[in-house]
Amino acid sequence: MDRTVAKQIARYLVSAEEDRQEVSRITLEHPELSVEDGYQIQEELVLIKLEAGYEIVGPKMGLTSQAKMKQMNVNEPIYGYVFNYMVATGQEISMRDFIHPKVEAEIAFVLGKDIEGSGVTGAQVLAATEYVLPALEIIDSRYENFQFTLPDVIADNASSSKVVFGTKLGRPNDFELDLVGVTLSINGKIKDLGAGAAVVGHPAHSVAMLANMLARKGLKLKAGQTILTGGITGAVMLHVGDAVSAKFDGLGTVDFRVTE
Ligand code: 0L1
Ligand code: MG
Repeated sequence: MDRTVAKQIARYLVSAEEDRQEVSRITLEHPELSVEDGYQIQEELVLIKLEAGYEIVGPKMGLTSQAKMKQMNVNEPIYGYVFNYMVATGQEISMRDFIHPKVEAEIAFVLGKDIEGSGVTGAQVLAATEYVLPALEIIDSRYENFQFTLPDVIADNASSSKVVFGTKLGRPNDFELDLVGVTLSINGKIKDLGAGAAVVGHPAHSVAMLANMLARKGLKLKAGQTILTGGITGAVMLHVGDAVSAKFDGLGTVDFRVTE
């Protein structure tokens, strides 16, 4: 698509994020947008953030569960980027920073080596991974009522908004990551639960798929990046006063509280 239009749409989405203001989905005005167009807009959005001085923590995978893929009628996940300003620094997040946030429990991979090229396997990913750690991702679609089509959500950086990382680092080969069980509780009540296998069969497979998707664009995963692999649990709506806690077998707990 025309680069000027892609930039203009990217600015529209960045403003919605900055103003915490939900906006109409872009495919209402541009019904012709394809998945490729969505990624072109996302690339412009990434450039805007890099020009603003923010740094990429790592790419992330979204729509990795069968349920989300079925809902969006796709057979491949999508990716977006987590930036440094999105990483929570304490155990409180303020509702003022969001439009209509939801939380999901994920396993993150910290890479010790670059992963490049097509045909990457889960085994290669595990060999290149320094640590795995538990995380709570807060997604916050910029679109009204969290309603979007695939090009919309790709352009909107896969709804990325914030991440609370756990503090316990694990060596990837010390776990059967597909069997790691997770519970997500709010105010002491379990809201959802799952196992690592909910993420395209295995979280390492998610990273391999990401490497292969990036390779199609001549990009690679880089040593030092922290990658969110996708939701093990469903995404649960957050409200002021919520005390959120996720327990990961062998990887500890991640907690935060939602303030006004
Ligand atoms: O991280 C995710 O799985 C989000 C992907 C985008 C879809 C959504 O906002 O639910
Ligand atoms: Mg996610």
